[in-house]
Amino acid sequence: MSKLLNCLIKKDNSCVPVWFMRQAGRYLPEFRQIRLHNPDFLKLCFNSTLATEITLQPLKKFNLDAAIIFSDILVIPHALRQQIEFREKKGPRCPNFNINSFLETSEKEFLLTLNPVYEAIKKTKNVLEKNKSLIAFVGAPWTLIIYLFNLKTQNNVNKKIVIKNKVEIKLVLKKLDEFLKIHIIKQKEAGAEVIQIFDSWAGLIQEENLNEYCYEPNKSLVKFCRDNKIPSICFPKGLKKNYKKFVNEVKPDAINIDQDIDPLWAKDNFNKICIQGGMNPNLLLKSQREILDETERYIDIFKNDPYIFNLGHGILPQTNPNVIKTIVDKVNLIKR
Ligand code: 1CP
Repeated sequence: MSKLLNCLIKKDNSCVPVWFMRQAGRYLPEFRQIRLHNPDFLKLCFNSTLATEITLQPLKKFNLDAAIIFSDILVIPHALRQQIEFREKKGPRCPNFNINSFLETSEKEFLLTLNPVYEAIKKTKNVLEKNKSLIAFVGAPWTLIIYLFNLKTQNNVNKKIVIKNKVEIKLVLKKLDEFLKIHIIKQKEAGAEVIQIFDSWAGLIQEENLNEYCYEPNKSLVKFCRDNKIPSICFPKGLKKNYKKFVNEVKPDAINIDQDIDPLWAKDNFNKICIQGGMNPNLLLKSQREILDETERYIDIFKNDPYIFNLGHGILPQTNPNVIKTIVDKVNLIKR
């Protein structure tokens, strides 16, 4: 069994598997080279040969324990007939959300659009070393809703969002629950061994809506994964103290903590669940000494617990790739 699965399933704490969110991405010159010739981001996601190549790029450079398939959480709204724009620096958005076409999309049409993702998973799995795991992912319903309804603007980055169209959102949540499960099972059948559920904007949900928009939708996906024997990792970014409630309610196999979570508090409060990540991605822009000290700090705190090394969010584009090597080598030196 791979190190990652050992940690996730058997709660083995004898070694620390390591991988990074956004390990296949803009900090790598070889990714930027491919991107230069492929200006249409979604087209690139659906090019299974290039998606496989990008997925494997970081594994060629660093001794990582897992590959995460190169795709995006927004392939789902796209496959549900919505136009998605990927704008340089401003992030993605859905300019004309049409609820009727969204709800009308059939499973057959949805899978036809997403087939290249499954092809990329198959191709990657075929060449990935046996001791490395292949991670696939979905965006949690709330985080997809943020993009569908353009709820995130430049001025509300940290403000809780007041929901006005509750009836519409209920319908969208139901459709997403159903179709995210289809995407999960197809990714598993293609060869993915672990599913990470990204709820990157969970921190924008009002306290009184957390149950409806965060805990329940994540719980439904985690239960589906468990029923289908796929380990799940949840990342409800920005939940602060409610991370504890999330863990107790949703019960994923592992929880990715963000940089606002004190790792000591997590260790004492998330009783025996596997913990992933935590280190601030901004720290990777600091000196080698600071980077190594912080890497050691996380490993030391979790030395008696099942822990997967990762960050509190994705690798920043301005990160020097050598820093990733420094961290990976350090993790592997301390705990192998
Ligand atoms: O070159 C480019 O400009 C494209 C940048 C890029 C990349 C490399 C985007 C646009 N998506 C991706 C790939 C991607 N997205 C992966 C690949 C695997 C890997 O991790 O290496 C994954 C897992 C995602 C997931 C994703 N997309 C999330 C969840 C994780 C997170 O970072 O919070 C989210 C929120 C998105 C939306 C998205 N897609 C792209 C960007 C720039 C964003 C975020 C923008 C925003 O802040 O709103």
